[in-house]
Amino acid sequence: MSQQGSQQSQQQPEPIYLKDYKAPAYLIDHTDLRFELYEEETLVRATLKVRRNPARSGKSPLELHGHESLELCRLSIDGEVLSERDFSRDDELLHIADVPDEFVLECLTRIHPQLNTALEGLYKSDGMFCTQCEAEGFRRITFYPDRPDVMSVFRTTVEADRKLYPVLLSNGNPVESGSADDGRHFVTWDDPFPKPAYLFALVAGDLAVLEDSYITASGRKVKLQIYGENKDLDKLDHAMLSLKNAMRWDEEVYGREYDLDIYMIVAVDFFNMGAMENKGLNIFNTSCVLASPRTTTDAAFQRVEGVVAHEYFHNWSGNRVTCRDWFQLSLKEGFTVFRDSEFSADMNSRTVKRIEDVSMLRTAQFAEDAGPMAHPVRPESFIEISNFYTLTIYEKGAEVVRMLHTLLGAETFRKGSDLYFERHDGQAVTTDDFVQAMADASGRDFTQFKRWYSQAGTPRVEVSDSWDAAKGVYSLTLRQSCPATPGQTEKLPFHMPVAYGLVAQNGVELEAGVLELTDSEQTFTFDDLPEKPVPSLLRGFSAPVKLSYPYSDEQLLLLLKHDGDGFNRWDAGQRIAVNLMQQLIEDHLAGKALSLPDAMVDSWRAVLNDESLDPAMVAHLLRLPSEAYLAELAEVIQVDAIHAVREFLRKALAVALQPEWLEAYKRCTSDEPYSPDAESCARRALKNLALGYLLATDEDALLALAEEQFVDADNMTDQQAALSLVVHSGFREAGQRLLDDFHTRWHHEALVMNQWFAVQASDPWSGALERVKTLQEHPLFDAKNPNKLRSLVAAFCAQNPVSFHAQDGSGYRYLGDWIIKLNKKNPQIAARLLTPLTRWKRYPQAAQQLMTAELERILAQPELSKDVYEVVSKSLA
Ligand code: 0A1
Ligand code: ZN
Repeated sequence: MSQQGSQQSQQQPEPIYLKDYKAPAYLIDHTDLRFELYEEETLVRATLKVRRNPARSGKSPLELHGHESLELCRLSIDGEVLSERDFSRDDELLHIADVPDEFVLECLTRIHPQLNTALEGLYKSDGMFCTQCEAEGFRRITFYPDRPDVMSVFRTTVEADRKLYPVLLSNGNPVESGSADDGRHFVTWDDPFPKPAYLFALVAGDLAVLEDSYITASGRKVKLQIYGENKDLDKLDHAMLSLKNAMRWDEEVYGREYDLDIYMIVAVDFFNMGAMENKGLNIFNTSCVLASPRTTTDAAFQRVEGVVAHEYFHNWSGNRVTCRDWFQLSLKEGFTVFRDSEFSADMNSRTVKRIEDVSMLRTAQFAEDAGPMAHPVRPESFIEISNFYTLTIYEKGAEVVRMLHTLLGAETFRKGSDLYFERHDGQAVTTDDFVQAMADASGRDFTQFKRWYSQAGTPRVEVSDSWDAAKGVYSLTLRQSCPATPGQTEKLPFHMPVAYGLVAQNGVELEAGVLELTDSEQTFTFDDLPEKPVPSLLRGFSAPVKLSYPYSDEQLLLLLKHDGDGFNRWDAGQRIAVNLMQQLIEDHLAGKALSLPDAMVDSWRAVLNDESLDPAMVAHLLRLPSEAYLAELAEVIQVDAIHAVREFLRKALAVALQPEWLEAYKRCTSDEPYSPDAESCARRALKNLALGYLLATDEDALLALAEEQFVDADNMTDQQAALSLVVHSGFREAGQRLLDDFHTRWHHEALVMNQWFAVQASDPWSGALERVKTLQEHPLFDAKNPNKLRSLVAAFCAQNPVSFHAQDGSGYRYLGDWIIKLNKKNPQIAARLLTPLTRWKRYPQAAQQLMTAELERILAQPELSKDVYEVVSKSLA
């Protein structure tokens, strides 16, 4: 058969739809699992107490999910072994046609975790056994109704060799342990809280542990344990502190207490995502839990704090109250991201946290919402749920919850969340149930608001104003629209809070509040004003929209100086820079010479010299909008022009303000020992921003300053900043010198070496692809480890636009080759890496052709995983 023929006969995966949701036919009251872990295989004995769901009428067959890799050894019902005639099996399901209304099902399954490279289900990470069951990994462990609305009480026994695997963990509380034959031992765990299978976890390994305890608000003592490799024991303190802070915060802000006697976190090096909230036994990517001043940057310290809190908060928003089906994923993720971002805001600087979150939303989530994979916060269909762990579900979902918080105010929002938890504790529910709790607690009608869950795309809000000087009446007219997205051409108006302030020429705030926009066009008037104000709109980014108002540069400068809202001060600066850069991009494309306006230099000088400002704020104000953000805003993305213009401006600002940068650098240099607190991070942020500008002057003396910082640094933030700034600068030889030095110092630290790979992969200077290909041969690179793939392949394709979009198409082909290689080995990672190729419609014609050709080549491969098939086929549709 020809290649083409085999393609056609290959069955394409079918989507599943929210509208087809049906309650489960059978419920599992109790799940007893027994794992026998061996070097070649693992035996899983499952005993399930099954009962017909009284909510479903009629008799249905029992359907259990089971991945094709499961080897079914024995199946019995109430002790009677079933023969092959009693059941049937396809790629995904095991059907048993005739079962009693209530029965005990026993199932013996053989699996091979050692061969599991997909890192879903039970697998091995650096010699230790661990699991990842969300969303549909449990079906790779045993036959089970692997859907979140089947909640069961679990009892789990893990048996393994005592020497190789002295630590045996699962969910809940340990209730029994002992010896078994042949130097083996076992531990039994009991989890009294009913949970879906996706929250199941197991760990077996030779692990070190950091232990502490926490007294809950009601006085219960909880044992806290963080497990990792022995060599990493000194890198667990920050996670422990973050955990205790998160536990206290959730009591204080949401009235939520922890419920089990023990809370465990395990660090593993092979992990597809950041971390996982399994009940009582979180499993973390090492990159989201390990932290020490010498090896970890400030950003990573903050990430650890945020992710530890996120997984902890899931214990209520996700575990105690879970999702009815995977279309409701944002029910737990949007709410939990909102909770963790508020926690981080309280622990650090609120304005800085908001700036960081919005920057990410506006670049990456807006791009997703404008691309072929755009989907509503509550999707209507999917082929592979793993593809829907997206910025839309997480970050936009969090923005939707934030809007409810803004509309209701903190106190009423808390009443709503109390009602939600009380009403739905122990249940699997929907985003409608969440909004209903907020509506019932407040007496408000959120029918229209719910469009945020069902309509995809980033809304546009156009604002115009008028001023009646005689009456002192100012009016703002807001018009909203939303672009078409796949499967949704017409959009209805959203209900959105638009926080605003009206600022007088002298900087005084005349009025502030929140407008509620509900119609496609609405006018708001403000009386008794002494002068025509400058409107500060969408304060704190109160809705995830693109808002435009024809600001003059003078108005933006006024807001930059005086806006009472820190976020909007920053945003005013961004708008000034974006306007200028868009003009320069046009000039560059027209072959005109570029120039830096004096006004920009003056306003930057004023910010830089203003010692009353928070240095973190200064660092954000003086960081030029990223290439990715400019790309997102562009009609047609001109990669080289964007890069050239940003580099031109960086250099021009570096030269024009050189003495000021040096002064700021010195002012922010401190002899204090390292601390990851917000104030110290802020100082380092500004210091390293200044260093970047200083290096951009290309002066040798300033290179010496960077090299000195690299050598003298007592912390990774300063050392890594110096490394990446020099490597990405024009000082090529020095860059190589520092890379070699860094390698010598850190080759034994996996996470630090990930930075070493990433710095090189994102180096925009020519020859990057060749360097990346050479690095693939480096002994520390491991294509089975997602962190390594992210550091090298993803960093090159997503953070090195100039090289990835090389005109000969070499970057696209490179990514295509990786996708084909990883398609079967690790489908989740393959599908995620694909993202940059999916955005082909935004680029000029020639690039479009090369990018689609690459997607076509991938689509023509035999045996595409569902993950890759869904992303590629939707991108080409
Ligand atoms: N629920 C986790 C994220 C997560 C999702 C899927 C995973 O494997 C496919 C792993 C982790 C969280 O939100 O942190
Ligand atoms: Zn989460």
